Amino acid sequence: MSQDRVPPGQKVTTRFPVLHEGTVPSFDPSKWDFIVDGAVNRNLKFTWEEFKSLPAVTIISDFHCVTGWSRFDNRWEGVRFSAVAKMCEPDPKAISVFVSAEGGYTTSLLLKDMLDDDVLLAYRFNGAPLEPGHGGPLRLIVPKKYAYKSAKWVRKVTLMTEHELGYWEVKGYSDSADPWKEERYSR
Ligand SMILES: Nc1nc2c(c(=O)[nH]1)N[C@H]1C(S)=C(S)[C@@H](COP(=O)(O)O)O[C@H]1N2
Ligand SMILES: [Mo]
Repeated sequence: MSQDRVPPGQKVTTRFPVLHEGTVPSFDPSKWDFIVDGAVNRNLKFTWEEFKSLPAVTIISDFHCVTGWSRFDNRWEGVRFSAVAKMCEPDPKAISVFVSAEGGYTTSLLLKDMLDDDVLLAYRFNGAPLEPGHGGPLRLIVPKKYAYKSAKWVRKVTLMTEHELGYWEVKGYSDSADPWKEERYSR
């Protein structure tokens, strides 16, 4: 296994640990929605059916948890965040995206990082619907950041003109969260 794919301080696993705060939320496709709001020209609200009918892509990427495990070659299917951004028409002053998940988990990313081609709102994993434990029905995947940025059970993204910290970032985990620079903690 080529070492240059393993960020500093990480160990590769072929398992897929389930890791989160709180409990796995239940999913009712008739009540679920996904909201895009904040500093945008168009507020968006998708039902599950509407979200599933958006153009989908498949991206194979590696996944790095800040606790030290990395999982290679994960096959995610879903909608590129950049495609959603096109639809909502961000205000030119928008610089950040605040991500809200069911159950209160939050994270945030700079808009420029969210617009990367490999950033996905994913609903399938390795050829099957994304399991509830791994964030089904819908999770964010941001391969270039530690996985606490890859929020499970995403329900809302809010475009922001100022950057606000999320759940782990407030508690002292790195906001930039680059595994290759081993940015685990903010202090
Ligand atoms: N909603 C929510 N998303 C979350 C978390 C969480 O606690 N709640 N934990 C994050 C962390 S720290 C990791 S490592 C990954 C784990 O994803 P997995 O359970 O699919 O392996 O989910 C991330 N997304
Ligand atoms: Mo993690």
